[in-house]
Amino acid sequence: MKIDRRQFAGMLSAAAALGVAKRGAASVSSQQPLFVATWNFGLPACKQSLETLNKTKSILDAIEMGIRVAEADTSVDSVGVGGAPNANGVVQLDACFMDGETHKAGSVAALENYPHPISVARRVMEKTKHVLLVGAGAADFAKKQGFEAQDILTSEQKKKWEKWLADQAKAAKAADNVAPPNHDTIALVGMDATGHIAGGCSTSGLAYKMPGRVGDSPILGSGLYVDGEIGAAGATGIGENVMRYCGSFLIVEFMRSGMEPTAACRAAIERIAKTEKKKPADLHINFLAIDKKGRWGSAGTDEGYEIAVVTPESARLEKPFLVV
Ligand code: SD4
Repeated sequence: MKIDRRQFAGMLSAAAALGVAKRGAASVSSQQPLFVATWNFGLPACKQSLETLNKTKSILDAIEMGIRVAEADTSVDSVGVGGAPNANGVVQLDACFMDGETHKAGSVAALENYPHPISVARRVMEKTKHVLLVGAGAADFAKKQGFEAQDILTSEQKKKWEKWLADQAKAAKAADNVAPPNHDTIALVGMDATGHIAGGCSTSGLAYKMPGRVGDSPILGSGLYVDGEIGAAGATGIGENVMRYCGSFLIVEFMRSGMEPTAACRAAIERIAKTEKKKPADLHINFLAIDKKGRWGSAGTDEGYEIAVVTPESARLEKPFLVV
């Protein structure tokens, strides 16, 4: 059997996943903190999470402060400030936050003018009886909570959007389709040394999306899910292909049935691809997961997908299992 580069990369990460599975033998009390996030910009985010955990001893602070790093970084063109706008040139941000211990959660969707939707999502969890606030109501809540509004469309993103508009017009004349640009969400999950698990997710969503369109990221069970008894999972990619399957919930349930994190992420993608009758590579869906035993794993359909893994001993990027 001939093995191509993609399959080989997948085999390597599966082997790595087996290696890290040994961590699962540790008891909860002897576990080390662990933070895992999507994409390479997840690395500074996870490092911040560990630093915050060391300082405040709060896994919730750690998740929030880690994600805020990606939201504040204008070079990350799909999260927070510097995020891509919708088709009307307006940046609408989505985020969610979940605490595995209390099973409480908060989300915001289509939030305009607030650079840190993850913090607003955490406030929804902590200060309201609700889970999800959207649009003008979410912005109103953010204002009342004392968050400062600001223009979050950078001039660079504005230029790109104007070019996209012009390309659209040209393509319409040529009866052609313009492929949407890349899009990357931060999903960051973590566990402290006591086994307390939490997670968050933040995104500007698909670039040039239909105004009002909301993807998987702020939808609990789709872009993120945390169950304090089992583990946590998060997603990045085309939200529509995740949210119709409750992707993150599915992964946590696969782990509940005994799968280790990489196998659970892989099984979710295979389930979705089978039902969709599509090649995984055409789905553009990527996942990560951690379990209560301190194991982590990931699988995705995009070759460029990577995850950041930070423990007190190491901080590095890993290649997920590539599902082809
Ligand atoms: C969405 N899942 O809005 C988000 C976009 C994205 O990596 O992840 N990208 O569909």
